[in-house]
Amino acid sequence: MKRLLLFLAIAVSLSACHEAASEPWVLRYDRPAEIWEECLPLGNGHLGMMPDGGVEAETIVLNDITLWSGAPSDDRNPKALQSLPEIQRLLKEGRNDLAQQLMYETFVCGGEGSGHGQGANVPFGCYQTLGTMTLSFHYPDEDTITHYQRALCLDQATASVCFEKGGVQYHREAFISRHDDVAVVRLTGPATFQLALSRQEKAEVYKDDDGVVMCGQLDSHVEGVEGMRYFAKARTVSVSDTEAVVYFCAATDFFCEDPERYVNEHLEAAMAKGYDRLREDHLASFGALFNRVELQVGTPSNQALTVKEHWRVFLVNDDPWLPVCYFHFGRYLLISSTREDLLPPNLQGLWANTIQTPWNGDYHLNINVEMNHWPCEVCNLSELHLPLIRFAEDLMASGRQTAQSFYGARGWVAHVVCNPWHFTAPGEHPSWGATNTGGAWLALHAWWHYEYTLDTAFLEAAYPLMRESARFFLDAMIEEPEHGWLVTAPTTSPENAFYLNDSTPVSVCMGSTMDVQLVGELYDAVCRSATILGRDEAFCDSLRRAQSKFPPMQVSESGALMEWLKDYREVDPHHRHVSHLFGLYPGSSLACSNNPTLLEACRQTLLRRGDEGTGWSRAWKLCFWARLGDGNHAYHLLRQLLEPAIQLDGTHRAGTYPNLFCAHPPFQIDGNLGGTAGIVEMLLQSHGDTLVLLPALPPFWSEGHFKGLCTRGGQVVDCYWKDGKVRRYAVRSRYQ
Ligand code: FUC
Repeated sequence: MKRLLLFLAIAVSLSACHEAASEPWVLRYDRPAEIWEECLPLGNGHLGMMPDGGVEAETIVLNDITLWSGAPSDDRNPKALQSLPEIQRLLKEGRNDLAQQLMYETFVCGGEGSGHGQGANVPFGCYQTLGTMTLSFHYPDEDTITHYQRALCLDQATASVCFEKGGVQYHREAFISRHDDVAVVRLTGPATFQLALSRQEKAEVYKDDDGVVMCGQLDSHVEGVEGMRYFAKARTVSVSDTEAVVYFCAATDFFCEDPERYVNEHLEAAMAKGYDRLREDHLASFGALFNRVELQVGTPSNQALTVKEHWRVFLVNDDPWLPVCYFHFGRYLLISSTREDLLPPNLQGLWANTIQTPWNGDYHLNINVEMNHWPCEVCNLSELHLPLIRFAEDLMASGRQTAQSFYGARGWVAHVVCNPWHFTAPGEHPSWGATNTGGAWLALHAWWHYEYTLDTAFLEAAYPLMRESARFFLDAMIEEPEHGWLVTAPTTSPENAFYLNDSTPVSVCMGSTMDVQLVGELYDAVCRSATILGRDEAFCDSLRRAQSKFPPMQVSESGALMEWLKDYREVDPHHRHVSHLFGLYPGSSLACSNNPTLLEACRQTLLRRGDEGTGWSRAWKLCFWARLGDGNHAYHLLRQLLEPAIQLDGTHRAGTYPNLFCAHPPFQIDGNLGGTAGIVEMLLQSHGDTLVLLPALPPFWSEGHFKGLCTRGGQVVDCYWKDGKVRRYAVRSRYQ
C-alpha cells in the first residue's frame, strides 16, 4: 500500500464549507468574428472547425489533423558521422566556434529538412488547412439584426449563434462529435442558404447526388511517392421550413484505406441517427472527459458577460472568472485536438487556416509538443497522453537510423523538428537543430504516464521506448577532458547561444545543462521501470555507472544556474527558452533535490530571464514559479499570459487572443496547455509519495474548490479552501 504523505501548504480546519455549484463555462461574444483569432474552435481529435458566426454568411475554417503534405524521406547525411570526431575534438579543445563552423557545413540533415519552417513544398511537408465551408444566407427581409450573441459552451463543446431579424429568432448550433466522427450544424429560422466548400489549392469541388464534395491530393515532394489524398463531403437535410441540418465529414489516406468510403459511411450513419441523438451521444462522450474536473474560484461572476467584459474585470480587479475559464479552455482544447488512435496536438492543436502553417504546424520536440501534454495527467486525461507516446514509439525506427547514421550509436534519437513522416534527423541549421534530446524528452512522457496511472502493462509496452533512448546516450556521450564528465556532444541549450571568450557568439557545445538533467532523469526512469518489471539489472548498472560521471549542477557568478558547462555569458539573458530549468518543471531532479542552493539558483535564473517572452515561455515560467511555491509570482505570470495579444494598432504580441488562443504570436496551443498545467501547479503538486495542497495559491484566490485533479501514485484529489486555508479535502485512488 503506497504511503501517502499529505503536506497541507496551510493549516487545515475541518469546518464544512459551501460547495459552490459548478457553473457552465461559456465564452460569449456580441458580434461575429472579424479575424480568425476571434473564431471559436471545435474539434474531436480528428476534425476541426472554426465558425466565424457571420450573419450574411457563416465562414467555417475546416481541419483534419492528419492533412499533411510531404512524405517519409531519407534525411541521412554521411558527412555528419565523418565529421563527428573532429567536431568532438574541437569541442574538447574549447574551440566551439570551429566546431560550430564544421557543424554548419556537415552536421545537418540530408535534403532540405523542415524548409526553415516553410516546408509545404519540401518532403518534410507541412500541416495544412483542409479548406472552408461557407453558408450564404438569404433572409425574408432586410431588417437589421438585434440581440446578436455568439458563444462557445466548453461543457458541451458546442458553438452557437443567435440573433433576431424582422422580429424572428435565428439560431445556429455546431459541434463535432467525438462519438460519431462527424461535424454537425443545425440552423433554425426562416432563411435559406447555399453551402459551398473551397480550398486555396489542390481541391476538386463538385456536387454529387446527395451533397457537396471536396477532394484532392497534396504533393509528397518525394520522387515517385504519392502525396496524401483527402476526401470531404457535406450533406444537408431540410427538417422543416425553418430547420435544416448540415452534416460534414472528411478523411485522408494517412489513417484509412478509402477516405471516400469512410466519409460516406459516417455521414450515412449520422443522418440515420439524426441531430438530437448525435448531440446526446456527443455530449456524453465529450462530457466523459471534460466533466472529470471542476475548478471554481470565488463566487461565480455574472455568466452573461462577454469574454471582453470578463477580461476587463480581470485586468482591473483580478476577477477570477477569466483565469479559471482559461484553465477549463485548456482542458477543452486538449480534448478537442487529440484522440487515442490518431495524432497528438501539433503546434496549433488541429486548427489551421493556411496552407503553409507557421513552423509547418509541426511537432517541435524542444518544448512545444511536450508542453501540449502537461495537463494530461494532472487534469485526469491520461488517455490523451497516449497519442504522443504512440507517436514517439512510431519514431523509433527512423530514430534508430538517425542514431546509427549520424552518431554511429545504437538506440534511437530524435532532435528538434518532427512530423507524421517520422523525421528524426538534426535540423537543417545546427544553431537550433543540433539539440539531440528530443527523443529522451518524449520517452520521459511514458514514465510520467506510468507515475500517474501505475499501469504496469503500459510500462511493459513502453519500456523499449525509454530503454532504447537511454541506450543511444550510453553510446553517444563522450568524456570531456577537464573533469572526465560524460556529456552529450555536439549539442546546444535549445536555441540560446553564449559568448565564447567573451566575443564570439556560439550555440554548439558539450553537455548543456538541460541535456544533463534530461538524460539523468531518463536513466532514473529506465532503472525504476526495470526494477518494477524485474529485468535489465546489468543494463541499469551501466546507466548508473555513466550517471555517476555526469556533470554536477553548477551555480554561475550571477547566482543563476549555469546553462552550460562553463559560466558563459548568454547572448540573450532574457531568452524565451529556460531549458536549464527542465529539472524544476516538468522534470523533478531540481524540484525534488531538497537542495536550497540549487532551488535559489533556479529562482535567480527566473529573475534573470525575466517575466516577458513568447506565449509558451510565459506559461513555462508560470509553472516554474508555481513549483517554487511562489503564488504571487506565478499569478503575475498568469496575468502576463492573459495579456490581450492584439494591440490597439492591430499588431499581435505575446499573450492571449480574443478567442483565448495563446499568442506566441502567432497562435500556438502550447501556451494554452502549459497555462492550464501551471494553474494546477498553483493548486496541487505531487512529488514521489508527497502531495501538497495549495502550494502556490495566489492571494486573489482566497476561496474556491477543485475536484478530480490527479497526482503521482494514481490518486485523485478534491479540495475546498476558504480565506486561503484548506477547509476540506479528499484523496482517493483513481482505480478503486
Ligand atoms: C521553437 C521556439 C519558438 C517557436 C517554435 C515553434 O523554435 O523557440 O519560439 O515556438 O518552436
